[in-house]
Amino acid sequence: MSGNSENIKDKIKDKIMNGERLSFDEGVFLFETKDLLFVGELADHVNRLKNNDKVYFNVNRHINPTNICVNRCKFCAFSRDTEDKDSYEFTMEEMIMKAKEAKAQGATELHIVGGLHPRWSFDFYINMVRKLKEVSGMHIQAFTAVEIDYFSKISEKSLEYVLTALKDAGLGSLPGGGAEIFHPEVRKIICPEKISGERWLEVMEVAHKVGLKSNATMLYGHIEEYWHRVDHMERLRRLQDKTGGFQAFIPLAFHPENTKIEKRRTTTGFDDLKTLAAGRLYLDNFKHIKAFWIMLTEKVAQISLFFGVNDLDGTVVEEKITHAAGAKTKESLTKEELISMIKEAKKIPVERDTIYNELRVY
Ligand code: V47
Ligand code: SF4
Repeated sequence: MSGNSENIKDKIKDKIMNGERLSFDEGVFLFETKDLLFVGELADHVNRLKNNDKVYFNVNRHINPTNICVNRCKFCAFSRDTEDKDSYEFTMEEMIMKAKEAKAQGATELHIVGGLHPRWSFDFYINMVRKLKEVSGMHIQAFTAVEIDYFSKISEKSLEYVLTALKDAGLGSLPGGGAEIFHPEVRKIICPEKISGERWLEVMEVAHKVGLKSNATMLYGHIEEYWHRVDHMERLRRLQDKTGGFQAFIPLAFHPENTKIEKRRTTTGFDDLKTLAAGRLYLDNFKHIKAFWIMLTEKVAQISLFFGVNDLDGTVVEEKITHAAGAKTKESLTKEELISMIKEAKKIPVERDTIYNELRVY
């Protein structure tokens, strides 16, 4: 390790211990250093200050209403064209059945994201939210910023109108998908049809303004360089300073199978842990760093609890997006499995609702 690198490490450590904000270059250093445990230890320190030994989890169910999508992002193995023989659309009855099933299994949240359907109207989506809320009473966390922008296009209404109408119908919050990597240099290669990073942030700003909380994701491990990840987090940090509306940051590990991205390798455990820890350190204004075990594996997700992570998502039940791209993980975990995963790491499992009210400490 060079003397220069030791100096940067000392500087970063001092800043973290004094609660000071890391610079862009320091953010890049967190990814470039081989010293995973240095980054992890600092992230663990910050996490303990914010969350002690508590690890949140939620009992949720994912529903992906359709895989038909007009965007066809290059990294997405889930989406289809209408005429593809394995395209699907759930009927309202099918979705209602899934919601009732989830309710009966003790779920508190429906997590709904899907393709940009060429024929479904905005009214259809409003109706979907209203019905699912009515029959289940659960928190509806639905539609990425990409879908919200699409609704605004097809309804020819403003973002504010669309978000307020969905909220009135029963929408509780927005998930963090569709963010990918904000920088246009990467976006134009991996998802040329998708809204820009700026637009994604604009949708979130309006959502926060109308009183909807949201999450933020970052898709990593494809063609991006480390500085693109830091640029991504920098933009999130700035918006969070302005609105305070983000609840959790969720790095999503790219899965390459059946996608049009050349890279054939999945991310390494080393990169997964470092990315989660860097998120904890760089995003000093986020309270929750979430591990989505479906993409990370149960083992990496458990270890990540010592690398800045304080939140495990979730019971999930049915997962199509990552499994279409070759994920070998299960599609669901029981609440008991999540609890023992956390307890075996000598942490305190706390069941939460979507907006982080504590429902039960185990
Ligand atoms: O937006 C698509 C990503 C996202 C692949 O907010 C892929 O709590 C890896 O956003 N490999 C959807 N990722 C999932 C998502 C999410 C998941 C869990 C929790 C939350 C939350 C949000 O999945 C998409 C896209 O970024 N994705 N294809 C792939 N091949
Ligand atoms: Fe469509 Fe989302 Fe897949 Fe892109 S990532 S093709 S927007 S479903």
